[in-house]
Amino acid sequence: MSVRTIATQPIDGQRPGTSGLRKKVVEFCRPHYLENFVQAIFNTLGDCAGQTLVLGGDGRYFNRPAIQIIVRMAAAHGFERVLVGQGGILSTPALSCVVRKRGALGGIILSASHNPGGPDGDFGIKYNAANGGPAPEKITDAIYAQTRSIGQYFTIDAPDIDLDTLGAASVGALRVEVIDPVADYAELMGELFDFGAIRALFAGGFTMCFDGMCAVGGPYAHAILEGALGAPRGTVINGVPLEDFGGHHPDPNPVNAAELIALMDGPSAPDFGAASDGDADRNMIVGRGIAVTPSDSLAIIAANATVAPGYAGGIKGVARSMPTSGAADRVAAALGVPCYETPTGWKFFGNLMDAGLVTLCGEESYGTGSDHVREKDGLWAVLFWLNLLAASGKPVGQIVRGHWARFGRNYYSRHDYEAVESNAAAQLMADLRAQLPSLAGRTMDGHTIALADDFAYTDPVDHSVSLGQGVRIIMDDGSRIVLRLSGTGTEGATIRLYLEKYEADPARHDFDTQTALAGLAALAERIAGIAARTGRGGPSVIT
Ligand code: VG1
Ligand code: CO
Repeated sequence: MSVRTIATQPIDGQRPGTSGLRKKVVEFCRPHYLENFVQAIFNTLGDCAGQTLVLGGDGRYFNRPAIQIIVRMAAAHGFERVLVGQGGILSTPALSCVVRKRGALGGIILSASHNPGGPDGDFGIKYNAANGGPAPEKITDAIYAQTRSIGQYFTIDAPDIDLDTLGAASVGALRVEVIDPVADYAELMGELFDFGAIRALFAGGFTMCFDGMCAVGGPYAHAILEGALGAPRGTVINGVPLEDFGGHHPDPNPVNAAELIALMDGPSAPDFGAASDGDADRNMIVGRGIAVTPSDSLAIIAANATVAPGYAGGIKGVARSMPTSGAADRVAAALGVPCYETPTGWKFFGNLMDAGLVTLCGEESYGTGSDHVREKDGLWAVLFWLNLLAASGKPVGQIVRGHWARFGRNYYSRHDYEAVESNAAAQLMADLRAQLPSLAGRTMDGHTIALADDFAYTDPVDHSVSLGQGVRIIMDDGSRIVLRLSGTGTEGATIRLYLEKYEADPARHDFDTQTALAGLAALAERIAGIAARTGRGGPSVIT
């Protein structure tokens, strides 16, 4: 096997964001673009002799050619073994599972998650470490530094591997194993949840609609829901992964999964609805006439964790990203376990889980998970809810309302202003940060501001510090306005405005969310001037 050295130059803009490097497909197809980033990962890892790398993606456009490129580069870098999901497919949580189970050095995920795919869509690449989780900032910073100084990358001449046939092949001295992308993951789910009870639920006529959004969740849902759990065929819709997700936006929220929401609101609604995103790490939970907010879902899972066999011994603690509502905090307090508040992005949960400080983690962006892997996990959340529905015999709406009655309701919404001109967005945040010292203590529109800051996080395990993680304006009644810029977009900037208001009184739990939060939204506009500065009449997406 002769290694070929290819001369290259640094390419601007290869800094990993909230969840890896995400760019338009056309950018990734530029000469050396993918290769530079992969070599930057390998340079950061150093000697990989004797090591295993796990490789797979969400099946979007450019997934297959990217895998062939990375396999040849892994051979040149001296890996001993690469495990690839059949068809080039591995959901993000499944890759995390395989890395852990097979003792790999790490994994590479090819996905832009909830961003649209296809030749005009987005592509992405992310490195996960030996714990199965997204590389922490220390590693992503090192990878970025490598992209700034790269002068060459290494590959070998070898034909493409057959991605569709299970089994092993050699690429130079590298052993490539094409593995079943579902098997390890499905086995793990069977250990965590009461499959017998869920099977009995379906056998008793319980109905469900799982929307795979033409993304990578489909094969997992087919195998587990319709296979292992005996749900009727047709339970899973849009279950075949397509390179362009059928033209859909594979983000499981009430806006992008409008069809599912309409079904659940209509006369022929099944008992339960759910959806997952491009790489199957996000989830949306829907009951008849009620979409469960992700923040509530985390809190409800925490409050009921022990119904699932995998959590029967109780939970060690909970973690949520800063913009996520405080609903989980109230459950943690009631259980007497700690609740950690981290910056946005799953990579910040890894240390907490590795150190055994938390069992459950969640984000307002339709992400929930546990320490069974080191990624958020869409189908895991759906299976938890199925286990809870089976154990309680109650419908989703009753469970949610019962939870609010006990803990109070955190009205919550996120307003996104997408593809805003980057400079205008940066200026907005800069001006907002400059205002912070003068805001605390002021009363505006009937709200008294108790705290106004830019969220900073010190990791309790490795003591690394992350600054500038989002502006928080917290009222004296606990209501919050949070603003930050997205780190996953590929067009201009996306401003995210998060609104939260706590209501203890059950007589006041049935307001429309946007109505309940209108006062806070108006105050946010008064302080930050989003509409005024961007010229937008309102948010592009409200979830
Ligand atoms: C968004 C979400 C964040 C999530 C990230 C990756 O990031 O807000 O909570 O962890 O996407 O999710 P941002 O920086 O755009 O707000 V996924 O499903 O892309 O892996
Ligand atoms: Co995702």
